[in-house]
Amino acid sequence: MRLFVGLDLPWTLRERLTLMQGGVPGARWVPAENFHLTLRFIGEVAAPEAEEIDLSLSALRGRGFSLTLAGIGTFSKGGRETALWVGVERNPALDHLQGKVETALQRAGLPPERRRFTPHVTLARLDNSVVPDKLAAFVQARNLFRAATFEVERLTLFSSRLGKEASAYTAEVEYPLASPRPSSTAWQATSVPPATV
Ligand code: 3AM
Repeated sequence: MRLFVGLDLPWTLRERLTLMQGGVPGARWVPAENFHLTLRFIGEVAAPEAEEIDLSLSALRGRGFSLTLAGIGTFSKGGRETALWVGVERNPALDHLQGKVETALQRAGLPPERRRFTPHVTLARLDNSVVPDKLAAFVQARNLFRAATFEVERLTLFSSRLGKEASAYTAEVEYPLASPRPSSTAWQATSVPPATV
């Protein structure tokens, strides 16, 4: 099976991303059910290896955190734009979690990922036929995009089946993250002893 580790997105956010789509001929827009944030692509593995990966991810101790999608950009390869995406506001907790996932996967026997982690949510894959001016106008018009912040409460191990139009992703296993550390004020509020009667 073909696997990757990622974050699921709330439906309100998926709907928001869907509303952004359109106006770039040659773009293959990602359907709402496929939106995700990839933490680590794994690739094709056999069942015993998948089991090792699951065990290792189950042992990962991570904490939940807030995340905000913001900004827009493209990936290119060989001088051609291949993907259009929305970015993520600077997020040390996300980077920390991604590092933990990487360590867990190496413990499970995977070779290290050499590419730098560039957090993003893919909005569209781009064909040769994409019109550069339309793409540039799309990016420019949405440069200030910033979505509502949401809470990341779990990691997901996805499987992906490649299809002609779009891949089909299935959430195979979910790994809950611990509640975020309370902020100092919330901590004070909860640690105040109840008034004695
Ligand atoms: O999260 P996004 O949509 O950017 O492009 C694939 C998708 O990325 C990427 O893994 C995510 C889940 O399928 N992907 C596919 N094949 C890949 C590969 N060989 C890959 N990433 C790295 N290496």
